[in-house]
Amino acid sequence: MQNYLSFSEEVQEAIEQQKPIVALETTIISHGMPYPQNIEMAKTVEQIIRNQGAVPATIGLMDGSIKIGLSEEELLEFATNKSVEKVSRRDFPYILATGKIGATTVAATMIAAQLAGIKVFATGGIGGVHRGGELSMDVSADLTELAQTNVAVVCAGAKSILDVGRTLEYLETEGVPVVGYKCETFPTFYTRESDFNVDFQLDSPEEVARLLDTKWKLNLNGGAIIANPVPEEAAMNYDEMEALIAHVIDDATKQGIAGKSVTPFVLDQIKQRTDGRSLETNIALVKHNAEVAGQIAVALHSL
Ligand code: PSU
Ligand code: MN
Repeated sequence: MQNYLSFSEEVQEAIEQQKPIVALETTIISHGMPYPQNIEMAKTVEQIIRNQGAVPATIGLMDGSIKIGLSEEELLEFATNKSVEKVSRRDFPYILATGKIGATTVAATMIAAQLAGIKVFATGGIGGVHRGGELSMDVSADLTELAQTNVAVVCAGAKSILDVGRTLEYLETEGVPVVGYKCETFPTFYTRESDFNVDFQLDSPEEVARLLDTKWKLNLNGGAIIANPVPEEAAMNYDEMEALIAHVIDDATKQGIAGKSVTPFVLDQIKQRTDGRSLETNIALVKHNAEVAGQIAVALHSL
């Protein structure tokens, strides 16, 4: 297994010196945001994690290796190369075995992080049960990964392009704690609140670290969601987003978009139809998640 892992110098050093590490995904770079905002975001987020006293490890698949930590050149490749594949658990062995370049989703990043011994991961939003998922069975593999892989995912909740209620039901069934970080309701990415309560509210990195440590010491395998709402000043209007999302999903259905293309299509349409405002919100919330994830990694490390 170790033969597949390839660590950057910075991450290798962090492991040797036993420093806290935060994993980052590449799908958000390759398929979640346009160039050049994607590369700027990727670099800024790494720096934010360093500023908290942790070390960033951006993860991607390349040349038959699971790269844990990417050089600037590699980051740029993920940000610009149009043939980068989107990799979830299903795609992982194919992309590695063929030596193709693959950007990791939440699920695939969790798999790689666990192999590398990394416990905390910062991203934007998780995948979930899609609207109409009770018929289409479009349920993100992120949810089944959260059920089995011991990595905490700091995110701004789930987009309301998803069926948020069913997403939370699924997570409950699979035993995944949904923690609200300083919030009572489950945030829906662009907006801070929703009609659904989180399972538990925790208000400091230390409290989150204690929950994670307890869960894993008890061998209660699986991840946890640390839901961190988008900063107030970057949040979007709930009603506006709901109307827009309904429209875009309708278009996706009419155009026959299915499978793993749905999420990137919807993200791109929302960006275009908000004149890029949604992109600014997206960047702001990822930065905020990186900050909180860095603090949680540091707290977990000192337990
Ligand atoms: N949600 C976002 N931005 C993203 C994604 C989700 O707001 O970039 C990406 C993440 O990598 C997530 C993946 O893991 O989409 C989920 O895709 P799917 O629904 O096909 O499982
Ligand atoms: Mn899907």
